[in-house]
Formats: sequence, structure tokens, C-alpha cells
Amino acid sequence: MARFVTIAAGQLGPIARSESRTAVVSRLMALMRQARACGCDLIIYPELALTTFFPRWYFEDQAETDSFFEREMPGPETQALFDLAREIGIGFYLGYAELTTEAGIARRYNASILVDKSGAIVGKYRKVHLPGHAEHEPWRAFQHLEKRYFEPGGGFGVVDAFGGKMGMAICNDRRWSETYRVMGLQGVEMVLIGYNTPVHNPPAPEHDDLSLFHNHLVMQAGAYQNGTFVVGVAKAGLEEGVDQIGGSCIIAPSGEIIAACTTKGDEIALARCDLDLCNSYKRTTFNFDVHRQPRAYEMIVERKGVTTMADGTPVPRRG
Ligand code: CDV
Repeated sequence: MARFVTIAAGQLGPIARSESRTAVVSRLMALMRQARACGCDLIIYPELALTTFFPRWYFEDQAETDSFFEREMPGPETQALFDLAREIGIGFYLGYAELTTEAGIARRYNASILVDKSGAIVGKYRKVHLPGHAEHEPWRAFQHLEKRYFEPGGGFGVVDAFGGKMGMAICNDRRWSETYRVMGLQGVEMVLIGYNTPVHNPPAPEHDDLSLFHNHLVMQAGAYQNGTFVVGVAKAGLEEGVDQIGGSCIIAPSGEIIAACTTKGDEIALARCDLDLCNSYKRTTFNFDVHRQPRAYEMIVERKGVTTMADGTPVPRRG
């Protein structure tokens, strides 16, 4: 018997630094209503979806940095989104900056939650792969200070929700094959990913023309190699002078893109996903139990990076 879950990729256009959370939540609610009117069970929003992408600026004042973080979820401005989800019966994935206190110490994460149709949080994820740099680098056209403002999360879990096994990742995580494989080993059937990706990569401008290609390449490969749906959702367009890619899409376990946004603004792309389509891949080509050879992969967890280049020189750092 087919297990259908109807998905909306809820892409956002730019969010200005001056835009209030309440205004952003209204935009999210408008997309949510459209998705539900189209019969969707779940809408996926981007990374850090409640504010502008603040790691592009260097702040010395902690209070200024913290103004972009959520201290509670739902909080006063986000409660309306949870209320609407429950009222109309739709779930959502939401990326946001999380400020929490553990043993009296403030901790900051680039986080996402999965909320079910009753408005309950059923999954929580903290971004593992934080790109960019920790110190001010004025040579860049814009900063990417995720390594300064966040600490990495602890791993990739999978939850039973929406009739299947759902996993989450955030932006740069999608470029790492380990992200998908760790969830693949837990039987994941749908990986939800929000992102903010500038077209221009200051340390490697030679990649700029390939940014949309790389976006789809990694998510399509992750889907196929793990027999899972992947949903990638952008915050796109010209945000505070920085052009960000769109390319939001829904990918089947075959690796094929089955729905995609066509603008760089607020837009939904829809797909009715049969989670049982994962089985054909999980039981044959990518039957891990039958075909994987973990002993041959030991180096993956034993070492972090390449220690030397092929010619014996240390690996140089660029960006
Ligand atoms: N928000 C991100 O993680 N962005 C990175 C950029 C910096 C390359 C990404 O992987 O898209």
C-alpha cells in the first residue's frame, strides 16, 4: 500500500534586516495557507527563516547578535504560526537561531524543528557543518561568521512522523555525504533541508557560476545513494546586497527532481510523495546490510582531514 505525504517547499525571498519577525511570520503563514489549500501535509521553510541572514555581518556587541536569536520556541512572534498549523492541519519544518541555557551557560545553535499537524514539536536538529570563519575578515565582500555565532550540533537523528522516517539537515550539511549516510543508516525516507547560499563564494569565486549546479548535485546524489526523498528550500534573492541562489526543489529516491521553484521570491513547489518508492532502492542497489563494507571505510571516522597533499606538502587553508 502506498504511503503518500504531500509536501510543499516553502521558499522565501529576501528578508530585510529591518523586517520584523511578525512581518516574516505573516509571509510564512501566507505560504502555509497556500500549501494547505493544495492539500499539503507538510511545508518546509528555509534555514534561519525568521530574520535576515545575520552571519554576513561582524558584530562585537553580543546583545546585537542575540537580537537575531529565539529564546523560546514557540515564542511571542512565532506562536501564530503554530496556531495556524494546528487550525488548518499541516506540519512544518522551520530553521531559526536558537539561544538556550545549559547548566547556566548560554549556548547558540543554528537549529531547525519539525512540527506535526497538531502544532507539537516532534523533532529538533542543530546544524553540524558550520561553514565560514570565526574572526572578522574585511577582505571579503561580505562576512560568513557562522563559526563565530554558533556552535556545532551533535548529530543527525531520524524521527517517525508524517507516516515515515523523517530527518533534518541545514544548508552546508547538504554538501557532505556523511549527512545523508548517517540518516540513511537509520532508514530515513525524507530529508528536510533549509538553506541560505550566496551566489558568490569569497574564498573560491571560481565556483560562483556553479552554485546552482552544486546545490542540486549534492542533494540528488544524497537522495539516490540513500533511497530517500530530499527537500531543499532556499531563502533566495537579493538580501541586503547579497545575491542568494534559489533552486528549491523536491527530489525523489531515484535522484530525480520532481518539483522545483522557478522564482527567487516567496513561492511554493509541491509534490505528492509516495514514501514506499524508497523501498526499491533500499532493497536493491543500496541494500546497506547486503552490500556495505564498513571495515573499508574506517578512515572516515578515524581522521578528520587530509594530512598532506599528494606531493607531501601540508594542505593549505583558503577561506
Ligand atoms: N548557510 C550556509 O551554510 N551556506 C553555505 C555557504 C557559505 C557556502 C552553503 O553551503 O550553502
